[in-house]
Amino acid sequence: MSGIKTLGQFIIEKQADFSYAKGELSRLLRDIGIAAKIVNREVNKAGLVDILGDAGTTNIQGEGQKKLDVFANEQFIAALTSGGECCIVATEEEDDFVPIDSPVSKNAKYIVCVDPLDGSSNIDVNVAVGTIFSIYRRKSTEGLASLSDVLQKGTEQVAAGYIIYGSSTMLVYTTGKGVNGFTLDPSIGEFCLSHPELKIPEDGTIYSINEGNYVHFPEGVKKYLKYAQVEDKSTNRPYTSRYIGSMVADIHRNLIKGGIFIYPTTAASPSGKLRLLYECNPMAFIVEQAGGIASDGRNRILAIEPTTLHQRTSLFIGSPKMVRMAEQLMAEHSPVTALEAKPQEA
Ligand code: P6P
Repeated sequence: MSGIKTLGQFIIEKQADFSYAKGELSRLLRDIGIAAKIVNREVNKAGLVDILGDAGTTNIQGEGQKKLDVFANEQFIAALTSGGECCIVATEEEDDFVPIDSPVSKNAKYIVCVDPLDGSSNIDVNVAVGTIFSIYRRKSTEGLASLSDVLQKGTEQVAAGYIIYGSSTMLVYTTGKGVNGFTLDPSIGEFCLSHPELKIPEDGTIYSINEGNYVHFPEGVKKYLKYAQVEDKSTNRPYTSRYIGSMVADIHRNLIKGGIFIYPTTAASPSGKLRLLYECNPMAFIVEQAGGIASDGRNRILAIEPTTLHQRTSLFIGSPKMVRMAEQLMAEHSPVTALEAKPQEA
């Protein structure tokens, strides 16, 4: 084990960074890591189960086959319930927030917002998928925690992270003191520190957007795409287009290599498609902690005041120089309309 630092060892080591920490956040992060390992096991055999279980709705063990995102949701809620450090879970898979109603959890300090399996439609074609989580401190001091404890700005996050189930399975997280990446070593069943102190390159040459929606993009986005495609060796253009269709995978690649990911408003998603609480806020916290920028094209994601649980937003996230250029073109060509200035619908 010499030289290997597991997630558990790292969390305990960093716990000393928090004078107030009595171990609750450490235990919460480890609970999430355990659920991630269980989800990873199922994601990795999903194709196999489909092949072997194609006789009907039961799998090889005769169990009812669950859609993987429902399975993932159940695993994270179960892990957070048994861990006892979380009093509410807000998840993409449930219409309302889920109070963790156990004697221990009722008075727990933390709220968790989670997208249990983002990009799950890609599983059928063996493309990387991910889990995204965000942790807040409970604000209310008496009675049961409520929606107001969940609807906190991204700047209030205590921690955030994602798991990417790809060619390898990685857990990347921040507690506000930098970003660290851990790769799952299946031979010992542990996430091991593999990417310490991750920093996103200041600039990049990769842009990631679903250009199929081009016709309905804001003019500023159309101008940015044209900027990205112009031949100019002095600024390493044209850039390269890469779009996996799995937000965690697209943003993880840009975190490592540099780049920009944009999901703007479209005809189908006039408020943007991605969810603020359990997709954009956590990814924005991570990317900012790695030296990057995350906005809705104009305003910092982490400063958006949430009004509803499943609120959506546009997302421009990645290398500072690239996001700033996109924001500049948005300001010049897509000024805020009266409609956009209104509070966003769910
Ligand atoms: P589109 C996956 O469904 C997801 O929520 C994100 O992971 C991904 O970035 C986006 O939607 C892809 O959306 O409209 O391009 O298929």
